[in-house]
Amino acid sequence: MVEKNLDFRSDTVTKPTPEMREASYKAVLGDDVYGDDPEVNELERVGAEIFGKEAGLFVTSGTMGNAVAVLAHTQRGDEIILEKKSHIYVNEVGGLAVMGQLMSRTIDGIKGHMDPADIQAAVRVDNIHFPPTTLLCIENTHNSAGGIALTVDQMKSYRDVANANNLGVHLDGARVFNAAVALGVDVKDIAKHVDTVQLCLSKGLAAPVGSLVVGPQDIIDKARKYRKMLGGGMRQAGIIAAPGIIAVTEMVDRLAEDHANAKVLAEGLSKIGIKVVNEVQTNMVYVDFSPIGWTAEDWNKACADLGWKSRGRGTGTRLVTHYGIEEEDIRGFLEGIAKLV
Ligand code: TLP
Repeated sequence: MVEKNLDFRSDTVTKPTPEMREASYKAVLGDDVYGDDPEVNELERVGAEIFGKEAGLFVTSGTMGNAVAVLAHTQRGDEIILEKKSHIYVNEVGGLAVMGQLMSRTIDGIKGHMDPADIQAAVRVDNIHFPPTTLLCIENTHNSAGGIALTVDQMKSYRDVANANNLGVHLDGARVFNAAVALGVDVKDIAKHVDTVQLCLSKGLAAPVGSLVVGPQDIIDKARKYRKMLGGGMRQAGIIAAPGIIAVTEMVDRLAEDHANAKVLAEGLSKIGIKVVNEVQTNMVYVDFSPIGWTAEDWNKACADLGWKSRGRGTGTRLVTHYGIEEEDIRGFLEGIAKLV
């Protein structure tokens, strides 16, 4: 029986499954800073294997995972290339600048995709005036582009331009399993075109806490040291790693349900007159409710009256489908909104 979670704000709100809670209870624990926690070690091993990478590192959050990966790839004063609306650039508190003392060079993507020619043009040539460009960051699925899944061919095109310029490639794969499910490919096919991947366990996969960084052993070793520096060396972390193992081994296929539910939601809202502004490929629906004359306050009140959490801003909002929301819940929500309109 799935515990209901009528909350469209994000898939970060997902709560652990009964099996995850039991796995936490039964977890065999050790001190992970000594490398002694069996659950953490197993999660890092399984995660690396699923992505076809040498090593894994369990971190507290997606933000920490991106931070330690980027730090491990770069040196103070380097320039890195990112998409203009990427989470790392927009939503991670400027950590790149604060912790890495890195320059950010942004590129305008189209639906989250950066044209390789634009990437090439952004790479600095060797000149005494310029910082060296050393890293390219990708986001898949791309959150603010609407949960868009970048294709394997697009991933390859980034790798090609990175190789031509001797750049490392880091993937912010907070929702990379959503991308793999939407594209119908193995996640390895996406990951093989990048050096490191940060993947979130606590979004659609429903684990309570944490992310993994996977990649080559030498980069993961450096990232582990940065994790310690940032205070992310956890002790009996198996309590939270055990649900993570279930997340990556058992919770991936069901993401297809979230994607199907997002489509039902988008179609239903369109019929009511609410404009869907993104191409719904995965679990996100971006809407504009101004065509029905509603403000954010109207929207928020309507949702609250129907028992849902959603947070409108300006004339629109993002609605995210996830574990704890089922098709019948979406249909009930649509009926309720239609009546209020
Ligand atoms: N995204 C959150 C908010 O921060 C916006 C959300 O609700 O979508 N990369 C991507 C692409 C993300 O969407 C997020 C979280 C992160 C990294 C950071 O993960 P956490 O929240 O675990 O630090």
